[in-house]
Amino acid sequence: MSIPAKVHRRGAELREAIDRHNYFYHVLDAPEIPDAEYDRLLRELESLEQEFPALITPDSPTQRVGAEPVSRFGVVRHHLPMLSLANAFSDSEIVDFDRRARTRLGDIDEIDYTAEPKLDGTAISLLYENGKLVRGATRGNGEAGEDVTHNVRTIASAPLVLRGSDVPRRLEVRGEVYMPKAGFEAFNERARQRGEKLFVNPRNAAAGSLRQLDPRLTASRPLEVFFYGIGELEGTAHPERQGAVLENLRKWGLRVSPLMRTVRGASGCLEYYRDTALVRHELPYEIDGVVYKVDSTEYQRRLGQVSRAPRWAIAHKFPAQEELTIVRGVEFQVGRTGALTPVARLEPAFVGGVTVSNATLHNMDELRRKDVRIGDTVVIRRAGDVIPEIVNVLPERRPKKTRPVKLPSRCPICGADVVRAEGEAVARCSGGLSCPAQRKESIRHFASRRAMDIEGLGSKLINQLVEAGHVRTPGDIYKLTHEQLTTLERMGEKSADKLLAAIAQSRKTTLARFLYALGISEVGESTATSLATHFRVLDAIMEADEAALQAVPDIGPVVARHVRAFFQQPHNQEVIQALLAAGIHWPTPAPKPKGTPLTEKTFALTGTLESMTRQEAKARIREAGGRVTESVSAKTDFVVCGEDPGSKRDKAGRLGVQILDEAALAAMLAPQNGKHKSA
Ligand code: D41
Repeated sequence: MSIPAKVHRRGAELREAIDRHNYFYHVLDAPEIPDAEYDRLLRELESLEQEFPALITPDSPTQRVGAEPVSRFGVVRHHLPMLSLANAFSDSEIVDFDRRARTRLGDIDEIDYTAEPKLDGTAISLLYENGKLVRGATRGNGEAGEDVTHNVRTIASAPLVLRGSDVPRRLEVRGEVYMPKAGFEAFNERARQRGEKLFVNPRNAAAGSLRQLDPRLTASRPLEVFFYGIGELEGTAHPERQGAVLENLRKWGLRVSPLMRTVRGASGCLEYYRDTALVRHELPYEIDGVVYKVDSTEYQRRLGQVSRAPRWAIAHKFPAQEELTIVRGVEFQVGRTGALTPVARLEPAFVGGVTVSNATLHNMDELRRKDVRIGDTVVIRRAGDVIPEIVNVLPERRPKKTRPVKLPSRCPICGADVVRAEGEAVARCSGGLSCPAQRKESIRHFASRRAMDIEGLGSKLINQLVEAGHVRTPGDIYKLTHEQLTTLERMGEKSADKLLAAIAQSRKTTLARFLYALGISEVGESTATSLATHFRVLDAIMEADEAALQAVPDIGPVVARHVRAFFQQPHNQEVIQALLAAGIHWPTPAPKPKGTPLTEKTFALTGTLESMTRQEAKARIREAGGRVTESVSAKTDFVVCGEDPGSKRDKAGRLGVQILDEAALAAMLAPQNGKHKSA
């Protein structure tokens, strides 16, 4: 059969594109396109080749699996190949997978599976001889990988020596090396400040870090590892269940996911999938799905493998979090402090399980760095509840004659001059509260749940109230009348009554909430709480100079300057007087408890707690006189570890900071220990 010229061209195009993306991904650790797009290209080529077999060339990317190891490192041949995992994207594919396995095993009723998160990192093989780590290798193409022993040795959670007296003579373990989300953010932030290359996601950061030529560089990257299986094993019997394999690994001191469970049948798998999807974004690391493995190793042996994937395991993937789309326009939004945020209007794309049509570009520096232009094809990412963002532009798909996006010289809302302070990334509208956008945003913040908590006073209503001229400053909220409200669109008698009741109720508040509600730059909830506990009365805060403010724990010169500047502004003083005159009040905070076990102690929290949320834990520690920080340093007194702790625990270990479990924290917080003596 002759191949139509069009098909021939497309085939060549696809081969070239796939080869190039393979190179970006495997050699440079900097993919340009999302995995979903790569998979589409590969599938398109596969189906073309299926229809026109003459199109297949020996060097077609469909004819090999994975990338060849790059020769910078020694090559390691895997004695047992490192298999790949088949993927499933829907419940029905899992039901089919389970049914096929049961049929193959002779129509058995039910199969037990181990289920575990699928870490989004890079696969690794570690070889232990007589309990000593002798070699680490990447997966490579499954048959041979790269020798990265020198780098693996720098990963704290990869033990150099196995624990226990019954360690096998020879053990080859397999696992996934990953970079926790927080470590990835911090790493990229530092790279950005130094003008160095950023990694597009934690997976490439992990793969790239593992393949550094200088192990000191790898050591400086926050890498961690979870182990999920064994390859070679000598000197110990191979357990009969996958679950037991993992227990052995744990016993030998190898880190196994605490989220691993044994489940029954396809329904057990699907339940695990849904449970994991719910907690996914609270985990300190990225996962892109879950993996099910037939628990019985006897069954595994009988099921065998097809091409390079076992028939006894499957990855059930979450919806892709990255997709390609086109930028239709860039607009500027004005926030509470006047900051102009560039927002890209996008061709709607389905990503992370929802349709996305806007993505933030954060600020002008970010816009410049990514050089996003109208008409560009871009990779967008939506992870959990975070605002969708543009990851990168595909330069080869840029249309001709595009121009960089310019910062407007006037505020798009009020027309006031836009100013950008020297060295600052943020450009601001100079209109202050005469700018309707700033008014709306500052009122929205004032009424929000964690501030004055006025239920029912949301963005839409605030827009109407500001536009109707009923509300200019927060104090005006307390002067709203039933009549003013009922003349608004979609506002009935009942809703108006309800809103007025909510407004009335918000008069009784706390000093910390009130301070936070004022929307002082750099004063978040935690700083507001520190200010309230330290000064106890509003007047003292309003009068405090920068030195007095800096005496508050966690307040540095920058925050002190912002607080001082805020209270010195006559306009802000008027707003506060109006609010107090409207009847806003709060109990004077109790003096800071002295002499509890927590007094003057600094805590950091990591992992998921069982009996309380992290917010609650923080609040209770503060109430009891302790301090809470977001990061661990040598000044930290305690790190509280919940389920699945992040890198903070490892850091605590390195710094010798005392680690508390949830029970120990609860004991410290228990009333009989907290002698609440007044000062
Ligand atoms: O967390 C993972 N990324 C993960 C990867 C996992 N939990 N289990 C895995 N199990 C396997 C088999 C069943 C083939 C031993 C895997 C992988 N493989 C895997 N990782 C990279 C390629 C294959």
